[in-house]
Amino acid sequence: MARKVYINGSLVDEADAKVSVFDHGLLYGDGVFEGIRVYGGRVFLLKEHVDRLYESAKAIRLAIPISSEQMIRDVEETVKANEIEDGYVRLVVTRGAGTLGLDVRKTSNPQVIIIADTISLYAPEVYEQGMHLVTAATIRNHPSAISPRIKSLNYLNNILAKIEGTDAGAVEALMLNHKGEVAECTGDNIFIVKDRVIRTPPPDAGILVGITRNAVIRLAKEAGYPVEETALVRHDIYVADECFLTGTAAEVIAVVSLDGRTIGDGKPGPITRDLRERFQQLTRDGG
Ligand code: PXG
Repeated sequence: MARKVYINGSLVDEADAKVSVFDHGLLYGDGVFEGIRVYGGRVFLLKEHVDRLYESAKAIRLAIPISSEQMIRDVEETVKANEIEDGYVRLVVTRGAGTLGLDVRKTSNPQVIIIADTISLYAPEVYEQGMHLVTAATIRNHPSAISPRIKSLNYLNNILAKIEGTDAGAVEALMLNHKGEVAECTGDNIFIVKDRVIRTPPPDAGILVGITRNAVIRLAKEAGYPVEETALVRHDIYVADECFLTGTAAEVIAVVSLDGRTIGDGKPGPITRDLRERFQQLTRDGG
């Protein structure tokens, strides 16, 4: 079945879903996006993702031409039209076509795009054995330059960090902030467990405040684990009992080494496994 892509209110064949080469999304990375999972035909934590999309857009002074309620309905319709049971939704809003200059007053028609597709996941072995991480030399965006809380179409620093990871044979890479503290990975948030206390960097460490991160913090608190949002340095990860990542694609995944230092006993830890199970239950319950 040919994919149907939503663009500006219409569902069209994939081949007809086109944007202008003058779109500022292409020319300048001027736009925002979201990546969302579909489990059992239901779009997981859709309101949270749509809220973050509108917040990202507000921060870059981009007025999304439809209401968030309409956006939610349109995402659900696109998922249905493509008969996606378990998959992935990419939501993109660009500034629209303009001139070959930065002035946004010369742009018009922000493009609203919804793609519903299948998803490629990490191999099952990575979940069973845990992943090995390296620290990238490329740091996360300086919060005074562009807030890392904005999920913008500018992902170059994360892409460069991901290339560093790939070069080193790692599927994810750790990114530090401008102070040298642990921020997050290129597409995942990071947590450690030390003496049964769960720790993760706070929003002001320069992270994208992940929807999965927030769901896992809630699940951990409900399960009675103490959770602290606190600044971390790499040493905290080296000497942690457990480490794991959270993200829309990865869900909850164990990290078993960083920069060649084995974390804990080098296997996915019990609290990580417990939280992964609780998260998977949440995906089955529909959020
Ligand atoms: N940090 C960054 C920098 C991200 O881009 C996360 C954390 C996790 O956030 P959520 O809300 O997903 O729990 C992300 C999310 C993909 C893909 O297709 C995922 C993300 C970005 C780009 C692509 O898997 N990231």
